[in-house]
Amino acid sequence: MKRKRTEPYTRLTQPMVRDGGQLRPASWEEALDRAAEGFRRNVGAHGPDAFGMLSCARATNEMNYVAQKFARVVIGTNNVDSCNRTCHAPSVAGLAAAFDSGGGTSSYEEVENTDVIVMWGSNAREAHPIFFQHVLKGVHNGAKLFVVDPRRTVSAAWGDRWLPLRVGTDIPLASAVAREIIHSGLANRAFIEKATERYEAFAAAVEPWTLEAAEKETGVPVDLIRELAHAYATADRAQLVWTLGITEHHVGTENVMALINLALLTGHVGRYGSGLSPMRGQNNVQGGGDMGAIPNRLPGFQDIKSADVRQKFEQAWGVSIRPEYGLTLTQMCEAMDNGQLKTIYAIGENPMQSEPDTIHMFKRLSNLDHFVVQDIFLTKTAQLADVVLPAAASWCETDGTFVNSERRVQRVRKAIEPPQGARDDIDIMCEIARRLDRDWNYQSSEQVWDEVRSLAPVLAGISYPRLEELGGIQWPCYTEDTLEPPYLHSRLWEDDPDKRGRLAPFQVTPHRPPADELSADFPIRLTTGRRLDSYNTGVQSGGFASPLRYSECIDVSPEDAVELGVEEEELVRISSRRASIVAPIRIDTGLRAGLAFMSYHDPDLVDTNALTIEATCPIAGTAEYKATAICVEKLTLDERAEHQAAFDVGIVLTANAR
Ligand SMILES: Nc1nc2c(c(=O)[nH]1)N[C@H]1C(S)=C(S)[C@@H](COP(=O)(O)OP(=O)(O)OC[C@H]3O[C@@H](n4cnc5c(=O)[nH]c(N)nc54)[C@H](O)[C@@H]3O)O[C@H]1N2
Ligand SMILES: Nc1nc2c(c(=O)[nH]1)N[C@H]1C(S)=C(S)[C@@H](COP(=O)(O)OP(=O)(O)OC[C@H]3O[C@@H](n4cnc5c(=O)[nH]c(N)nc54)[C@H](O)[C@@H]3O)O[C@H]1N2
Ligand SMILES: [Mo]
Repeated sequence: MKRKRTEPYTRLTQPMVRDGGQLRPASWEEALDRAAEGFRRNVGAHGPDAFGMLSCARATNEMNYVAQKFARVVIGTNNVDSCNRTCHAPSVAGLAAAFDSGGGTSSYEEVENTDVIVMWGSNAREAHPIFFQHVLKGVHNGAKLFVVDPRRTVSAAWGDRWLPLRVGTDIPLASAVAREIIHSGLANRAFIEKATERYEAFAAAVEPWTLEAAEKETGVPVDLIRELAHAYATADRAQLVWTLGITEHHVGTENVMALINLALLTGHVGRYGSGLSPMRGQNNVQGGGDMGAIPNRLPGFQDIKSADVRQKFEQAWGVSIRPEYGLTLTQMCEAMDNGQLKTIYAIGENPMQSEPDTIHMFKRLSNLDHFVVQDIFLTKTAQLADVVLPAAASWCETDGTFVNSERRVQRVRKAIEPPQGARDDIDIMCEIARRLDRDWNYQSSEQVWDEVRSLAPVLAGISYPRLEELGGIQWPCYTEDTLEPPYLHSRLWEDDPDKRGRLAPFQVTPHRPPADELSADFPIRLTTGRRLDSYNTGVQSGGFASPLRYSECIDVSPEDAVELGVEEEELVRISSRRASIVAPIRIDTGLRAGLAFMSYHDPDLVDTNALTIEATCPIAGTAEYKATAICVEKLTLDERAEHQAAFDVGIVLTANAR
């Protein structure tokens, strides 16, 4: 019988502190004192910007609100961020540049009631299975589904059309779609004139991307590009859905902008059934950002640069708020490298395994003067900490709210008791705050939420009793007796120019191929992502036997397997310009020659992120996880024998169980 090899992580129930280089058990008093004392020492010696907070996109809004308040009030810095940086920060940046708001514009219901659905760089069947049910309902109701993905994923298998582009060629493809729409006279001239600006510059920039030029660069046949362009432009209603195939590139924000341009060109935004949906990753990564656990916004997506906004929060919180944006997670990494950032408080984040270039990340985290980790498991990140605080706020152990990808605020309720010894995330932060001279005490999650909505106009109308009554409410919701439409930006269609507000600008998005270039030494393009049976760094899903898969593996095309002379399950060496690792082969007919795929769900056994490159999008800070140059080599018999023990329980999965 094959079984999963990785041992499950056990829940943390005992605080720990580092002494003489080793973590040892400690009482809560000692651990909290040590945590607070280290922050006081570092901030005293180097100022508040020597501190960085990582907040948890899996935890509640209430927890995220308190975390960003801790950074801004207790410490006095805007250095607060989360895994949104590794994920959809380009979506937020791109949408905000176009519409002043970073939220997805549509609701799930509209995907069921639309004519064309384009899923661009998104494998929702595996990564967003609930949302994918809405997509399938849309298809059932007659919508045509296009999937744009280098791999023939299970999502692509459901599509009417699959556009198999080369990794990192989304801008040429989107540009050719735009050019074809313009040249066929299908652009929505009335909408462009009424609601947008910079059309001329955009139209000139896409002009070189003929269908033939795009086919050459992207590998997608001319006919398929033309068909997508005509279907999207002539549809009454159309939904553009994207996820990490678009954002996790060093041109992530430009990729997002290239898709937004298509909606502006055709008027597929601001109306029922037409919109732009970046499906967010973690259960509450939307909420984390909405709560201000990002370096440039205060709760309710309010810009820190606005003096009026700051004044409101300063009055409520009784401190002055710095007007400069804080450091993103990416910038915190740079600040650790150059010694400016000395101390980190990481709540429910596992950067040792989720950030690119693990070896570099290890050096950074090991060099911190004071590192506090608050998690529900003893992760690889926690093992590097000076203080480990066992949290008890996982989603079924606490009361609070989450926000999903359609901006819907929903209640979560405590269903089970947390393990003995662990403490609630918010209580832990209040304990540390009290040790740093802030008399913090929250009695309930509702008390926190009421504070949030008193400060964030877009959430003001969403009370706990109203959530109880309605079951979930989308923001914006300004008063307790109103609801807004399920989609955003209907103002763009207003005839009255005053009500229409700011025009939505087209953006020029030049093509820049992936940073990690293919070469004779590194001839294969590795893209990384998700599999249905596991979750992110595997901490929360790792220990559970999956009927689908037994360890991490590298998926290669049948052609490459022949070329390499390797068989299914055979161990191979995979090298990038940063590291070499060993993993078993899996042959995937959904891949073309020269393209490989891995997930990063099993880093104890196969550390995928040792391979990935730190090249990041300069606008949003997101790393290019989707494009690494690698080579794959057969192992010698001796090497195979040496590594086989680690993989002795095999890997293979059932057919189609990608
Ligand atoms: N089962 C499961 N579900 C999850 C997660 C999980 O770990 N496991 N994680 C959650 C999180 S945090 C997130 S952010 C979401 C992510 O959800 P998705 O973004 O859907 O997942 P990924 O597999 O990372 O990437 C999506 C697709 O991008 C494609 N791709 C790669 N390179 C390119 C490119 O250059 N262009 C285009 N167009 N496509 C490309 C890949 O082939 C892949 O199929 O999933 C969430 N849901
Ligand atoms: N190669 C590669 N790397 C990637 C990606 C990729 O596509 N390819 N995707 C990136 C993306 S999109 C993301 S979102 C990141 C994810 O990166 P991370 O957020 O670092 O990874 P997770 O595994 O989601 O880790 C979450 C941690 O939160 C803890 N936790 C869960 N609930 C709670 C709680 O209520 N309280 C507390 N205190 N802790 C809690 C868990 O125990 C776990 O240790 O990975 C990124 N890394
Ligand atoms: Mo994510």
